[in-house]
Amino acid sequence: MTAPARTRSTAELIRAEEPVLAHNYHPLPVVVARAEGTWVEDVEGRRYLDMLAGYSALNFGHRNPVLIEAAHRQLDRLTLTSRAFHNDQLAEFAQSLAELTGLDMVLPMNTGAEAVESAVKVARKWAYEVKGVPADRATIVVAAGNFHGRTTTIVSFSTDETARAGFGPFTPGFRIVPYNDLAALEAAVDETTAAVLIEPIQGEAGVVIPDEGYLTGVRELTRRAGCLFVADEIQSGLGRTGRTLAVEHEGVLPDALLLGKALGGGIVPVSAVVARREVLGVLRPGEHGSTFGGNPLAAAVGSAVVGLLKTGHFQLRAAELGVVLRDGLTSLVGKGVVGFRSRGLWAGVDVDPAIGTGREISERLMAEGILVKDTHGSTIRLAPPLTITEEELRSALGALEKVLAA
Ligand code: IF1
Repeated sequence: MTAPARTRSTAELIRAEEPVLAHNYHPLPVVVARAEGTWVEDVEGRRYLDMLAGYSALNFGHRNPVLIEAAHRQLDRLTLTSRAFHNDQLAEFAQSLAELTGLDMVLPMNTGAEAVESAVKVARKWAYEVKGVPADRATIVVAAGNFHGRTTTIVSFSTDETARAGFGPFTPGFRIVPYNDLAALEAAVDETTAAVLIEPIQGEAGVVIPDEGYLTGVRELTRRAGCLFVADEIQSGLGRTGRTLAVEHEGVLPDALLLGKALGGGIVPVSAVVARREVLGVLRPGEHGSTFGGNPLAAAVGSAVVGLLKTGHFQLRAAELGVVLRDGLTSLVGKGVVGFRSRGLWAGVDVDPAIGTGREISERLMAEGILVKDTHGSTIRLAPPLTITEEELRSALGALEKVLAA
């Protein structure tokens, strides 16, 4: 007889997972039981500052009261109809999201990977029906170092062997060019190209920020070539970089935007393809969909998220505290930090490998009450909720300084 879950210890709960839970992760040895705002609490009552925020799915903090209220209100009315029927939440969600992004139409899905997969299908259909690419000849150009999700088609164009090995055969029709290289991109785009699909800032690659002008170049190049510019803002979007969308830093509007993570407020999976009418207009009934895409609970939470973003408050916070983050990391260069990249409240920090791997640094930070996640090698990412206070941010930077000096 096992003890009821509520009284189990960290060790017991981790041990209980082992024989029954697929081992596709190597989590830090912390078992979270509750959370609020920027803080999480483990089963033993220890509190940690969450500097990962669900990889930018918790931009508005854990259990943001406005979003939780919207979810509760909808839970008490209607949670799912399937798209066989209309529901009274979806029009407002689609309208408000289109208005927020400056594009025309919305395809509501659930996970980020689904939004990416949907964009691949729609871009190909657009290439055949609008651009006139011969059937089954469409190509999509992506960047090396990309991370767009874990489905078979998406890992088909990954350059990360760990994400690909053992999952073939792969989906054809993708060309890979170096990120932040307009000449290479120009050379890869031809009359078969349906789209260029890139992250405005590469997240998993370690918060890799392209040169000023790159996004503008992609926009101009795709317009000249008559193909689509699809920006994956699933991680970079929705306030994280100090703007609603990362592409705004160059004043660029893609033909299609992919959104996810924080769009569901850290409560329900909500993702979307938001695009020009000419692009999403290629879809006709029965050609695409999903059981939960556009469900009333997701739409109600998504609308509340858009409402929070329309205030501009979170974007301003990320921009203002982003200066504190950047200055704090700058002061650590040469003291264990060998380099970093940051925009708004998002940073990839390269730690001196002699001090430890990203995982080891993450474990030492955990002992200091700070939760982060390493990306590759000795790079850790910092992406706190945008609700973090300056004091909390400074304490996280202090803990990093202490761990690096130890
Ligand atoms: C995990 C990484 C980050 C994304 C971009 C699409 C997706 C993601 C730019 C797919 C998802 C998540 C996946 C998550 C960890 C996290 C991640 F480490 F895996 F690579 F953030 F960098 N486009 N990123 O970042 O969205 O299907 O996951 O909803 O544990 O795999 P999803």
